[in-house]
Amino acid sequence: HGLTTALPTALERGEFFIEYQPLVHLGDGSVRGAEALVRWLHPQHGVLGPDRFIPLAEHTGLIVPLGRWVLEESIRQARAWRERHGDQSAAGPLRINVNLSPCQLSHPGLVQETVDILERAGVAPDALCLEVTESALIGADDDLLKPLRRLAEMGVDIALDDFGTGYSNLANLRRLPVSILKLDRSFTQGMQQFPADPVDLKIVEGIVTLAHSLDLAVTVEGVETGAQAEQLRILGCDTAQGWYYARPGPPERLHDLALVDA
Ligand code: G
Ligand code: G
Ligand code: MN
Ligand code: NA
Repeated sequence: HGLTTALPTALERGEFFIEYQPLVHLGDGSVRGAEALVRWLHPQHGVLGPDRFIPLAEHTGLIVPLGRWVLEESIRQARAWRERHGDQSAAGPLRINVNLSPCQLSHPGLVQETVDILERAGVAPDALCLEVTESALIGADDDLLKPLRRLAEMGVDIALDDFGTGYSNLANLRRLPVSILKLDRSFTQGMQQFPADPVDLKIVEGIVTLAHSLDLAVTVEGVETGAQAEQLRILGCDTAQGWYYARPGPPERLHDLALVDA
């Protein structure tokens, strides 16, 4: 595969870049953070989304150095962001969310490399949230959870991404060192019409109740309309992300968004 063989040189040549999508508090509309989403500016094919190359990078192992680069670059951005606005938004610390592949999770250097990156940048661990998919943690044994636990103890937030699409036992949540559930976009889609799909309403209501009783915050993805945002707010979801607020964009845009903090 042509893209696969081009991946290592792409990293060396700096062809990857990151877009940031804001995370907004549903209660007051303030920006609380942003998710880092990697893209590849391919010399022939133009901008490629992560779905085109992350699976290839996972397959070849390049995801480890690529993921390290994403982490380093996002933390550098978090530092710039905090320098500009202070460590705190009106309501809490500004955070950068970074996606972690299962391969990175089982890579033995993860904890130390993360610590080093944060220290080199002079950024506190509470500026970072690592997103791990629910499916990556299904049936995870203690060896896989140990690095996440250590990061969580340091103050790094761990979010369970694409929540509700896997088949994890809900009781299993207690075992995981996560503090945030990111509800999969499919639930948000059920809120498109008004009134929303009654089954989706019940499911989201149940997830939010369970999450809050376990001290987990709920983030919703894929919010495209004000009606969806309002339904999800009423259901008790905490934070939202989606085109309604902003598409993923360059870091400069993030600076401007943070300025409109409530
Ligand atoms: O941005 P969308 O932009 O198309 O992202 C699609 C998927 O790619 C998301 O599910 C996201 O989790 C994943 N993704 C984006 N950036 C990264 C990254 O830096 N590392 C990993 N492992 N996945 C990423
Ligand atoms: O990590 P993950 O799957 O959750 O990454 C988020 C993905 O969702 C990215 O591909 C991003 O571009 C996409 N996305 C973000 N906001 C919206 C939205 O409002 N609607 C849709 N359909 N996709 C979105
Ligand atoms: Mn994600
Ligand atoms: Na997701």
